[in-house]
Amino acid sequence: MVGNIFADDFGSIIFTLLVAILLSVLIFTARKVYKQNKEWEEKKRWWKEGVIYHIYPRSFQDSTGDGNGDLQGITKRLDYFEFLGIKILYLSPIFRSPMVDNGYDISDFKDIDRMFGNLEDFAELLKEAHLRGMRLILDFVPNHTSDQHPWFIESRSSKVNPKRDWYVWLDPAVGGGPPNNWVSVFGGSAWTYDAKTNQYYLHQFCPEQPDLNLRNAEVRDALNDVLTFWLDQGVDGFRADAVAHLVEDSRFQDEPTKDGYDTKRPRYDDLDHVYTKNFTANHKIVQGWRAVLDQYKDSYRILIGEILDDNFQEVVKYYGGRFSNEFDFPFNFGLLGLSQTTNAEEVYHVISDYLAALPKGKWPNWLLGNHDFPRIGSKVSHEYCRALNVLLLTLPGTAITYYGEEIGMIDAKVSFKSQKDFRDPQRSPMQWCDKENAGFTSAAKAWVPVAENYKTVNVEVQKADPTSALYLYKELVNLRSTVECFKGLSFKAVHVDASVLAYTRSDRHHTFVIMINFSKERWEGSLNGISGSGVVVIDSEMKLKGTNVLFVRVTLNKAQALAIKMQ
Ligand SMILES: [Ca+2]
Ligand SMILES: [Ca+2]
Repeated sequence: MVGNIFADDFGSIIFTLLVAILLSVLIFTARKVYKQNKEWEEKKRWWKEGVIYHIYPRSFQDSTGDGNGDLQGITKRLDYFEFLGIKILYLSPIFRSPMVDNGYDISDFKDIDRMFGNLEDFAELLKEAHLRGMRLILDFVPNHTSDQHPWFIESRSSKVNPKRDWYVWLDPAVGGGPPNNWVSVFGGSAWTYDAKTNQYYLHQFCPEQPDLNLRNAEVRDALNDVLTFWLDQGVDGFRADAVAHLVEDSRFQDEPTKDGYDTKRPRYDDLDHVYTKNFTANHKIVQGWRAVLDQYKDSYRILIGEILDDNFQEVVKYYGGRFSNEFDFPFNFGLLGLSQTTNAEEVYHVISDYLAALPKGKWPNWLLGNHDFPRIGSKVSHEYCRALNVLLLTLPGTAITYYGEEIGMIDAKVSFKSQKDFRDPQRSPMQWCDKENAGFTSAAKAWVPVAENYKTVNVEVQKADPTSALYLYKELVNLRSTVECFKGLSFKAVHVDASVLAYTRSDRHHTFVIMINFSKERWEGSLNGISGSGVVVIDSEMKLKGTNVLFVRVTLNKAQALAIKMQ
């Protein structure tokens, strides 16, 4: 009996020991995973708290005197970003390109276009940026190549070429003509006939930009290899282009037409793009890129997506799910819709609709302009540039500034006749000083004209004026990086009417109230949802800093914005 009792005890001791060991292992593993996740999240702070400055390289600074901006020019201007407190730069495409679509038609993904310099110039820029604690994000164009890319030259050479399937080739329709009714984003058929092999190739953009066949695993591998090439050099991430257009219907069915569709001159918006946009398969591809980036553990590499779609529910799907990471964020283009007639209520709805659609646990972002749309100062009116920067830089999430917005640049006047591209006006040279060509180039002519207002709207003049838009911007960047309230995601509207939008940003200890007068008149009134008083920390007019404001009696000039620290 005693022996049995002993055996039972021994058994239960072993059992208890095993359970204890198992529990310890589980707790240890859970702690380790928790710690790793926390460290990984911590590594994301640089882009969550920072401001991303979008450079259009051809227009930023010419260092060679040919009228085109270049990489050495950007390197020479890095001090400017130190002055502003900007730590993240994003460059539009700098790769080898025949420039049919301003560098979005790439003929070599792994080389720099001679217009911008060479790989050594790029290494120098990256090194100098990193030395200053800055990050560099590149463009990634996965949907198409140039028709001059060796892959396409091979692909079009014969039907049996190993790279034939790297692009999308189809026989003419029965009776001739393009295989189906698909229309390119730029208008006209999305198919171009190639006489040599008597087939059509697909291009969702220009005919010179044949679509890659992303259903082909070799193509996906080749694109991953492009990412690896730049990541190995130390690039801090990518902005992926035209992501909605990656994969198309494999049965190539005609898309439904809308009213006004004209078979002779089909326009992109006259079709319902059920077979060429936002295919589920796109998400797996993005997850694949994310996995490539996540192999780099030294620092977090960011992945941003460009998905141009009016349906915001489609856009936010590209964040991925809880367990399938895709983009750190797809660009939020909501504020691009602002115009002269937009009132404060409408601005509020753009913001609140976006925040409501944002999936749980994902990070928001905001921008006022980019290289494809008229500048915000031209759309809304130059007078509101300062207030809009207050809005941009005090909303919760990452802010993205298109070059020149910090000084209030507006579109250049480029006559229709001399336009090489309808987007030339918003791509005009950076305005550095009041000298010829605004200090952008020593050439007689810049590649696109400088905006007329460069004598007064430029960096040098504004650097000499402590009340300038430039100093306001610098103060806002500083506010974001030093005050906890602006680092998190708190946001609460406390007053919305047709003229004024006011909201709070808080942490556990402090609250800031931001109020902006979007109307065309001076506004006097009481903020609805908040009482008490505060001290002005930011005034878009750079006059009221340090003064006291009672929320029951607020006065805002036309286009004035204030950030007030509550007492
Ligand atoms: Ca140049
Ligand atoms: Ca495609």
